[in-house]
Amino acid sequence: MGLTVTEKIIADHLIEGEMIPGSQIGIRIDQTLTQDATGTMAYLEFEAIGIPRVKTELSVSYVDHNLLQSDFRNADDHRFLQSIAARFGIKFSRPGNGICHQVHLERFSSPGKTLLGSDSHTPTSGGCGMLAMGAGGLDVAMAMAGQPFYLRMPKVVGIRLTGSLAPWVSARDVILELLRKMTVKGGVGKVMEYFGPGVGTLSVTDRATIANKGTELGATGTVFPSDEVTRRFLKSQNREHEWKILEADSDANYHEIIEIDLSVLQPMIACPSSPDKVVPVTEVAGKPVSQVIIGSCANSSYRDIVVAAEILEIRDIDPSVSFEINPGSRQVLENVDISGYLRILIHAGARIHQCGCLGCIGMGQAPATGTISLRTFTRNFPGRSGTSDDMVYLCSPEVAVASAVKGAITDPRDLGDAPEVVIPGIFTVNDNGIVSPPQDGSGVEVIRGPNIQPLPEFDPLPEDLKASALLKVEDNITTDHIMPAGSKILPLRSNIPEISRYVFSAIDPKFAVKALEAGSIVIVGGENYGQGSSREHAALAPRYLGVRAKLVKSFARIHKANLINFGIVPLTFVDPSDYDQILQGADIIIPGLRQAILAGSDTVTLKIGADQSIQARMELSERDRKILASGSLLNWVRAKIEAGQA
Ligand code: MIC
Ligand code: SF4
Repeated sequence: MGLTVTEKIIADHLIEGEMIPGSQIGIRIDQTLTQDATGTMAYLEFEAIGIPRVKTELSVSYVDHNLLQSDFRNADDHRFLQSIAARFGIKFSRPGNGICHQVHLERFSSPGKTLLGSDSHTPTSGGCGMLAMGAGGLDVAMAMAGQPFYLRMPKVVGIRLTGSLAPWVSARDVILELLRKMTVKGGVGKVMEYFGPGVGTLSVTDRATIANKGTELGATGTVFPSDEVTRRFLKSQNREHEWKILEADSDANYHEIIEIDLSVLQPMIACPSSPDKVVPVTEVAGKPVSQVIIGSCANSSYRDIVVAAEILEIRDIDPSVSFEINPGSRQVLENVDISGYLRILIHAGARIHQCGCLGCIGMGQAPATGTISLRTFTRNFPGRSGTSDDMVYLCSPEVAVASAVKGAITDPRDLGDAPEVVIPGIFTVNDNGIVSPPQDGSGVEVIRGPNIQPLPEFDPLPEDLKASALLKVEDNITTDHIMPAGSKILPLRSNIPEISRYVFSAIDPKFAVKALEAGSIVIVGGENYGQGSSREHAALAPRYLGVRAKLVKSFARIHKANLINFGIVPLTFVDPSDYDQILQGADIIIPGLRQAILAGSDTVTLKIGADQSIQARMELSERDRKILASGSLLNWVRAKIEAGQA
């Protein structure tokens, strides 16, 4: 039987396991990326593994999240990252050079290769025919050390595109439509693979927008074929030699096929405060907006910014709106300048910011109280913008600019004829923002400021777990709930004792204090627990506070992997209605937990309070079980190295 593109790439990289959906496989990783907010920890972990130089074909360390330097902390982290990159053979993308996913797509994406990144939107490079996936920093550190990346073989969902997009409708609307259909948990355990005649009508950056936002479906990755459009893109980046054709076989077998006729799509918008609360723009048109931002790794490429300039060349921004642009990369900014569009945007009154994540992760750009902010960003989880009662809508650049012009949410089709954006055949390429490591970095001194604290040590799993259900939460809890970000907390990413004080702070500001008093803790949760970011701090910091298990209805993929890496046992209810039986604060005992895990048992009994007991499922591989018993992946790897087995 024929293969899908996803299966072809996996087959080419398979080291362990069989390509049976749901079973564990280990694959070779060709490239890795990190960003600064997860990178400091990832490199401390890489250092702790004890390997002198990365073993990947290419590893890149980006600085794009923590760009505000309101004290020494972020600047210290930048220097640490630059020096440790030189030490271990990693390319370093300097602060201001752009968002990791946009820069990686432009300069390093390569059809048919695998990419693992310590950021959940790493699938962006799937727009260029890669199998690109997000993971926790420790998994990326292991990949840099030449170890396979372990995951469950995904189901491959085929998205068959026909037709072509109507004027004023763009790539963002394709993925918003899919989010409307499938919700934020519809992609868990799946790779979304696009095929069909409509694919050829989408540019690589359009495809990257769709691949990027597949993360909001909970998908493991999104893969586009590599075709003539891909070749032209790589040529425009002066990298045509990287091109190769990559298509699904005509008899490829998709787990499921979803048909989308591009020509019937209309402008869509995600309402507060979840990326899947999607409606046609017409349903919410007329609501006044106070801030409009074009940016983030989903929609900040050349065309996204030029579309805004084209619209604003003959129109004004409404005086009630702060219209802002966060270019995805320095290359985007430079080319928008060369083609004369930057001048138009400046003249129109756009606030042009540096290239990076900025307001997407609450690094500035917080909206005013009680006002609507319209953004081309990835996520609108409550409070993520930095304003606690925020009302953030997510949409295409076309909807964003039309709304900035009218001062209210606007269907761009109301503006008349749509602009035509011409993409340069060859971009001006300038890699000044990327520093290559020396051939031999062994003599490079790694610079550590006081913000870089050593990794905490974790003890092995106890035989019996006696814990308190200190917190019970609902469905769709995000990593932003568990370990918030923003300009105050993000600079603490390399200091676990400090950052752990903010765990669950938006839900219970006293959680950290209570946790340290409680000893061992079990968190109880609902469906899709841990959706969103890849930040391992959402496992690492709770573990530091004493969280030893999480009992939920279902987990998001990356969060579950991070829990295992830091020795937190992921449990799911055998009977989901047992969720209602557990009260917050209950005492929980799991007798023989360690033994049950090591013996390969699929279920375990939890004693709740004095007289209740329930069953929980443990969906764990052999490797997961050994890691959990050791207390963390690092403990396990170190023990293997000491025993001469790794
Ligand atoms: C995000 O968009 O939530 C982030 C910030 O990029 C995270 C990574 C992090 O928390 O550092 C992600 O998506 O993985
Ligand atoms: Fe940065 Fe936002 Fe993309 Fe995360 S989603 S990498 S914060 S731009």
